[in-house]
Amino acid sequence: MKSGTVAVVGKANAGKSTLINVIVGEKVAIVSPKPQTTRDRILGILTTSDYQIVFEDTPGFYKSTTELNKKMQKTARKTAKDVDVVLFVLDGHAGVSDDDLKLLSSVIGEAPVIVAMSKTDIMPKENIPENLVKIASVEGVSEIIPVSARKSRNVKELISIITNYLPEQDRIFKEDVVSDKSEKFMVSEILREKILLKLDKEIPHGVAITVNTFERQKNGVYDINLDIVCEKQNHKSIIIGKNGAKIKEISAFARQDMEKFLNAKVFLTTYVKVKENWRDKESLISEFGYKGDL
Ligand SMILES: Nc1nc2c(ncn2[C@@H]2O[C@H](COP(=O)(O)OP(=O)(O)OP(=O)(O)O)[C@@H](O)[C@H]2O)c(=O)[nH]1
Ligand SMILES: [Mg+2]
Repeated sequence: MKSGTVAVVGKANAGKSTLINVIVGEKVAIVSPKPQTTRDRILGILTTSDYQIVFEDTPGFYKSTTELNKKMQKTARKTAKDVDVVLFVLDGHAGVSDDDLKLLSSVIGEAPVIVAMSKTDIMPKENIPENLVKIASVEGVSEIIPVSARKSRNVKELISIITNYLPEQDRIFKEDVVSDKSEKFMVSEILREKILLKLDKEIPHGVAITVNTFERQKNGVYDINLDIVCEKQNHKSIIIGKNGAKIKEISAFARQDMEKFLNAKVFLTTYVKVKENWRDKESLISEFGYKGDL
């Protein structure tokens, strides 16, 4: 059978995680309209009787000077080096800039590079060809395909193109494995996703989640206790909100998704803590699980 690894790279917010979730058919990575949603390499695995594709989701490329961001960029660069195929996702709706083309050139290496121009559902049809021509001007690109993850347009075609570039070999993972991440990790990510969706700009970027308790009780209910670590005292007040309204709203929203994900009732408690400028402190970045060296 055909089997291999695919690094999914591109600018932050391009639609990498959304595309992987659609391809794999399950939510393996959180998604939000804010850049830098994905912080870690996350595997999403698609297995059929003919092939297994191991997608490696990565943090998007983004200009920021924090130590955390540097680690995230390192994770993406390293992931792109040691795979069978690189899938470069480019947001067609945002247009193809010189910066995009430069970034694309920088990932051309030994592995074939397939470009998926995403979000075609929200871009004028007549703009598609000129964007494709721009992308084709980059030397070393093996394939280009316009896709829409949201409308599942050209997703099957993309899978078939990727499969062509994979080696003949046995499966890497067992056939029923969809991700490499634990339920505990996903639960903390679900809370981070809701914070990304419900709070503005800088606050979610400075938030890390730590898991204090993740236990299934005898009655089947999950007892989950999470810390929301933020960077500043005034961020803490915003996250909590007036009379605790914001944190209540976020937690209720997160709990619903956790229950769906775990297929069980969840008893969720959350606390907000402050660790000043943790994104620039090596030891705290590691403590929160962002290693940057794969
Ligand atoms: N209309 C439309 N929106 C999309 C599509 N794919 C992704 N999006 C939206 O684009 C935003 C970013 O999607 P993500 O999947 O989080 O992007 P990402 O590339 O993983 O971003 P980072 O993890 O920050 O690097 C979200 O609001 C998605 O809903 C698409 O095909 N069509
Ligand atoms: Mg992502």
